[in-house]
Parts: sequence; structure tokens; C-alpha cells
Amino acid sequence: MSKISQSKRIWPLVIALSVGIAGCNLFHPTESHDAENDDAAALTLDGYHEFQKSNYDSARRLFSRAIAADSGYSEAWVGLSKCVLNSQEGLNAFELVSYAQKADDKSTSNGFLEMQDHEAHLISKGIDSVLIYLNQFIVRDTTGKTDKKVRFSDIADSYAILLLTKAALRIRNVQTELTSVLSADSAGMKLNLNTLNDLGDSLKPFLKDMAAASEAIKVAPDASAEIIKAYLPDSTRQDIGDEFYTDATVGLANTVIQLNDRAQTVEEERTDVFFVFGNGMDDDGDGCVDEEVVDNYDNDGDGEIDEDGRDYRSVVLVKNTFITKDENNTAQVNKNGKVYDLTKSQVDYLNTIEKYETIDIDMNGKMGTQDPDEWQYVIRDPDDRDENDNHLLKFAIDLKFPGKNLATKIKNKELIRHDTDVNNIKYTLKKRKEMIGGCWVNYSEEDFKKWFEGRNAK
Ligand SMILES: [Ca+2]
Ligand SMILES: [Ca+2]
Ligand SMILES: [Ca+2]
Ligand SMILES: [Ca+2]
Repeated sequence: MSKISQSKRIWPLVIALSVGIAGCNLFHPTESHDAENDDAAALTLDGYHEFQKSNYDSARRLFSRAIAADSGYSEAWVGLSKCVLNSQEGLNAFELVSYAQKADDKSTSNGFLEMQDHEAHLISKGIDSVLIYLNQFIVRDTTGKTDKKVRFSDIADSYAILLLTKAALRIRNVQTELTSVLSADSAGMKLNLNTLNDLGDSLKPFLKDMAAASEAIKVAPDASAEIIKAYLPDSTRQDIGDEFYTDATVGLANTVIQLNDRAQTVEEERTDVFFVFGNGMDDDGDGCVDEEVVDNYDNDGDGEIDEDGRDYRSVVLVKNTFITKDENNTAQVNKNGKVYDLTKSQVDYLNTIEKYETIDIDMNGKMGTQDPDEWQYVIRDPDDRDENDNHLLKFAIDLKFPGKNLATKIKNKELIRHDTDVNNIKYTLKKRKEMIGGCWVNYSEEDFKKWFEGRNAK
């Protein structure tokens, strides 16, 4: 990465950030001056003057007094947050983005992964202290409890930076290489779900940060697309044209919000069913292995959504709208493209990946590219799937999940997925075929023995 293209990329960011926390034109307090009487407007104006002189401590006290006088005074909330942010070295929004840009190899990494531990710790603590105030402001703004002079939308880009930085620091804690939580190629932008397994106990907090960032991204999508670019390795950008980056970013934001909604609501004891991705094992007890596409729809017809999700490399969020290269390696826009409604994960098609050449998802004896039914939707076009309310994959057409209501089916799956001791089997294959149906009907006794391999008997 040359210096020139690096600085070229920074410029849109400077423009984007100039309206946010890094900028100073948020303040338009009334010129009334009665600070002695705890007039919120006057206190805020005084606070702003102190802020301009970099007297952050006294500015902070004035903004706090303004909030005490009128808790709905939005400019005081934002002023207070700016003080907390600016009084900490290296913590203004522009500096955080430039950290993201710093890396020895920008194609696979970003600066947060390479910084010293103590520096990462300081930044993380500093962001938390700002978020204490910003989060209170956002709750007030979104529930109509401010004067609306400054809105969440005015600071959304900076908020996204803080949250994305937090998320980047969490990734840093669990792995030294950001290969591809997010990646992209000519087919679209993707979440590498398998990478999320590495996060372990950090997964839920990570998703929470990412979802908060995603909400901000949706409020300020154009600025956020620029910010996202700064945080992603270069390798994620080469195939997506700037004109589509905002759509792809918003689509991805929706996916993250969906994932987080599920992560925060799923019963603790069933977390593994939904948040271990692509492990090549049946995690929910229906006999199928990694059967679901994580698309927020039920793909096998058992009534549950995105249970036992697979690893795949084509979450196509925007279909055919990407840049392709012609014979001169010049970027060309595919004009025949169609942009899907990005409020859901609009998966167009799935590519089999190498590891599934040896994993039989439906246990019918064929796998990988030899069994395209495991990888193709009954209806390919996502809009048509919505219209027909049919999101099944082809392999699931003939699957049966007999039984009464969903709660009973889940109870049975729970009994079976915890029946893991091959030397003390409570639910025989015959019983499983009756209780669940699903893919169990395809199992031989030999397959059944293999199901227990790698499971911890409890
Ligand atoms: Ca399964
Ligand atoms: Ca699995
Ligand atoms: Ca399902
Ligand atoms: Ca699904």
C-alpha cells in the first residue's frame, strides 16, 4: 500500500468525521447567559467555550451541571461525551480510524491487532468511559427524551467508530490474525461464521458491540461505509465497487443485528445449538450435520431458524452488483445486477467449500459437490422465496419432522443431543427415528456409532 493511496482513502473519512464528534459545529446554544442560575443553555455555552480552549475538566463540569439542570439538553450530553473523549490521548475518532489503517500488512490485518497490550487496554477503557455518556444520550434520543437539537444521527458515524474499535479489540484478544471475520469477493460481502467460533465467551459481547455499531451504520450509511473500509483488510475491498459499498455495508449490518438478537435471547443452555458454526457435527440432535444456512429463515422445515448453522462462503448480500474485471483488468460494473432488499440476509446461492466434500449434511451417502441438493435452495431467487414463503434447501424437501408442536420437538432434540455416551445410549437409533425423524431416517447402525465420535459423554 503506497502512501498516496493511503492518504487518498483517508480523505472521505476526514469529510465524514468533520460532522461528528471530531467536529466542532454541533453546538448552537442560545446566547442567553444565566449560568449562575443553572440555565442549561448558558452552562452549555460556557462549557463549549472551555472546550474550545482545551480546558476539558472545567468544560466537563459545566456540561454536567447543564445536564443536572435539564437532562434533555442534547448539546450538553454530546459536549460531555466529547470532553471525555478528547481528554484521553489517542482517543478522538480520527485517531482511532488511523489506528485501524496502521498495519505492516494491510491485506490481512489492521493496526489494532499489532499494537502493544497496554495501548489496547487504554483505548478499550477510554472508549468504555465515553460510552457511559453516549449510551445514555442515545437512549434519551431514541425515546424522545431530549430537545432534539443534536440527534443520534448527527454523531452516528463517530459512534460507529467507537463500537467498531471495541469490536476490533475483542478480536485482538482471541486471535492475533484478523484473517476474515469479514471478507468479500466478486460474489458479495461475507461474514466468515467459522471464525466466530474462536471468540468463545467473547462472542456475545462481540456481537453486542457489532450490533450497536450496526445500528449506527444504518443511521449514517454513507459515512459508515467509508469507516468500514478503514477497518477491513484491503483484501476485502478489491472486488466491491465504491458505489455498492454502502448497500453491502447496510446488508451486513442487518445480518449482524439479527445474529445479535438471537445471541441475546437464546436460552443459555442452547447457545451451542445456534452459535457453533460449521463444526461438521450435528449440534441440535436432528441427525443432520450443519444443516442450516444462517439467513434468518428455516431451511430444513423443522420450525427452528438457523439452528446448527453451516460454514459457507457465499452470503450474497447484494446480487450481481459488484465490479468485475475485464481482460485489461479494468473494473466493469455489472449492469444486469439486481439489488435485493437488504433488510434480511438475501442469500442468492451457496458455494460448497472444501471441507464439506467429506461431510454428509443429510446423511444420504452423498456429499459436497456430489450432492448439490445440500447447497441449493428449492427457489433460487430470494424475492421469490419470500413471496412463496419457501426457504427450504432441496435436501429438505422430503425430510419429515413428525410430532406435535415445536416445543415438544425441541424438547426431544434436547434429550437426544445430550445423549452422548456411546456406552450408555438412552435413545436408540430406532427411537430417534420415531422421536425426531429428520435426517435420522437416513442413518445406518454404523453411521449411528459414528455420531458419538468426538462428543463428551456426561
Ligand atoms: Ca443438526
Ligand atoms: Ca454443527
Ligand atoms: Ca431449521
Ligand atoms: Ca436458516
